[in-house]
Amino acid sequence: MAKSTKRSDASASIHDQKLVRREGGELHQIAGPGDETLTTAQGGPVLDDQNSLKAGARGPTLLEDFHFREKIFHFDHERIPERVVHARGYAAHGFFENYKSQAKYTRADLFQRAGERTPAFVRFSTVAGSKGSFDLARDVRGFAVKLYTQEGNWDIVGNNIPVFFIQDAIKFPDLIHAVKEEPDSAFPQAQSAHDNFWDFISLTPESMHMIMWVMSDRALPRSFRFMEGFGVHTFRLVNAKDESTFIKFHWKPKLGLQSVLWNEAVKINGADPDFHRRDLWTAIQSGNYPEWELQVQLFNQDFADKFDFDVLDPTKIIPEELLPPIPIGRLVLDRMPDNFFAETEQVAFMTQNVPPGIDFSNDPLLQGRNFSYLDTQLKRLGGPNFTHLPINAPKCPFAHFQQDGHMAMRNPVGRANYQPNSFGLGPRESVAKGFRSFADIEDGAKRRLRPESFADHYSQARQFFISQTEGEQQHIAAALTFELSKVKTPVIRERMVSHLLNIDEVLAGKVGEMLGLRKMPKPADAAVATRHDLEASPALSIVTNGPQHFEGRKLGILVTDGVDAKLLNALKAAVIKAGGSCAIVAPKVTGAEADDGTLIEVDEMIDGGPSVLFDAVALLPGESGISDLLAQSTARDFVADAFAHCKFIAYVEAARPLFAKAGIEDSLDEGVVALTAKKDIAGFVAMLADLRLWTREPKVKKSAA
Ligand code: HDD
Repeated sequence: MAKSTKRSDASASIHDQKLVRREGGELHQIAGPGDETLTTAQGGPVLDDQNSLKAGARGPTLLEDFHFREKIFHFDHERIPERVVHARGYAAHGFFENYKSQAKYTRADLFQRAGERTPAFVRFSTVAGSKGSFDLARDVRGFAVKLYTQEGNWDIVGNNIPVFFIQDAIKFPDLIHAVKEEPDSAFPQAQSAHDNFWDFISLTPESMHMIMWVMSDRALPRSFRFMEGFGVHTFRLVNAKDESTFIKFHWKPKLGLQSVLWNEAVKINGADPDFHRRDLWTAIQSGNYPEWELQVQLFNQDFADKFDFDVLDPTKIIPEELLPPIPIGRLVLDRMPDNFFAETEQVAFMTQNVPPGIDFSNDPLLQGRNFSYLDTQLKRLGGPNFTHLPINAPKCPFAHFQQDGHMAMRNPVGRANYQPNSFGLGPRESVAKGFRSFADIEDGAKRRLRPESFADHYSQARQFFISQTEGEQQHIAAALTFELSKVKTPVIRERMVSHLLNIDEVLAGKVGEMLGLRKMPKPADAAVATRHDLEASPALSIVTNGPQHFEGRKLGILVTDGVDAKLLNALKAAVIKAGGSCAIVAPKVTGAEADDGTLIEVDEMIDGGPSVLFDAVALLPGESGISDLLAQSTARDFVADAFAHCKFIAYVEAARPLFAKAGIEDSLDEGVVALTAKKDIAGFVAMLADLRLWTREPKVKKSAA
């Protein structure tokens, strides 16, 4: 039988649809049209955005439907190429505030006056993964700061690690090809644990210092808010008298450093792949604005000449104990972008963006970057006019004769689009204000050479390793073992261990043993003669430099029906007073009924709120709800993981059976605190300042490293 061409309810006219909607067979009134009329991109008012134009209700769609064609055309072109590195990122607006005049060192306008605020946009990122990858990959984090100064944009395009893998930019494509997914299989995603990466690294001894950092907990930050940022290279400050001072930039988080354990990272990626994004979003949206202090290491040529290493070598740090960083300002992030694509995706950071008074050094990595960043924006953003996008445009007056090109939104006005001209039109250069490069004297034969002064690849790698606590060293050994266990080619594994022998024999021995190497290789012979023993630098350990407070951290509170409302409220109040926050986890997302009859609102159902998402946990089930909880394997994991990850755990008596279920009843230690009365809360909350009970780690059988 031919189908009816009569108008059916499903093809009701747009006027009907605005008024009624069928849901479960019932008619509903829906919101009427707002004041704003939907239009095409050309501004034409739209009649019907639900149905394409057809010849008859069941007939073919007509090519004439310009609204349909425009809408689909635009959708088809919504994506731009993702960044070739640092594709996954998240950003926020804020400001930089200068503490006091630094005119002695630099003529840069933003550093002239105390209290001066400069608008900022900061993008954090992972390096290797695609745009849709998970947040807690073992990876370097990008820390790119754009400062909209009164003398043009200044981009400090740094990382959360102060050194880099390679010494010369010409090796960057090789490094990135090696770390990204292998080109034939297209995996692994967002992971360095594969043959190609370790092949390249084991053939590149200059990367050994960086490898120590990347295999440490630095590569698993708990939050963007709890990590440092570094400009990495040596830059220059240049003052009004054209005198130069070398400088290294450090961003120090006010909330202190904190990382997660590898076992946690793996689980967090499953439970919340947007863990870092959500954290930044939630903090800023709730008015807890993250802050970093800008600290700088300043030094002159004399210091550079005497320093053990070459200050132009980006695989080296200047230990903070040798040259203490000086605080010069603070960076506050206080506003999320209105639209992710417009700002976070389209922002173009470029190392060559420096204002007068800031200058480059001859670091060959920096010199190469100064080409790459401009070039990449052309590809990514589709034309030379990306500076016309609001997020990239300077916020100071600007005037030039660049014109036309794709999507030009601003062209020079008037007759003269060149200078000099006879009409007195348009901007001219300024000797007083213009950017003046530091007049360094350069000479030397034109050659492709690596300086001798860049040759020591192991001393600082060792210094980093010996500066870690025992636990942190253990994490490095475990990370190296895990990564190398994913390498299928034995010779690559062995070559890596031969480098480790030049860094620390105990470390090499441990990794060799855990990998099950039958025979230890000989130490790698690359430039090893230059290695010397440096003193430990305590500033390099995260644990030694813990925050000693719970501010910005989160307590996960597991409740059931029958939870003691008074105790719960008192605990929440104490955590909030300590600057932390709480999330309520329960068997049902609809809430839990407390002992006083109140309904406790729940943030996470236990299946979606594992303890890895929190910095510490409290187990407050009621007598009536505990059996419900004991029936769930997620409740067992909640407790077992919190314990294995060395977290502080508070509990009420009713929760005790959970310890047996988690297999830890005989291992309870001083980090597991009974809340028998409200007075116990203060002790527990004070304890949280330590973040973890590290002494538990060696005792936990199933190591969480
Ligand atoms: Fe790079 C992006 C940091 C070496 C070429 N880089 C990029 C971003 C950060 C860094 C944070 C993301 C910016 C954003 O959020 O948009 N890169 C570094 C650091 C390096 C470094 C700290 C060493 C000290 N980079 C480096 C080299 C080259 C590049 C040696 C090339 C010769 N980097 C790029 C790039 C990217 C980039 C291809 C990709 C997307 C972009 O620039 O805008 O140009």
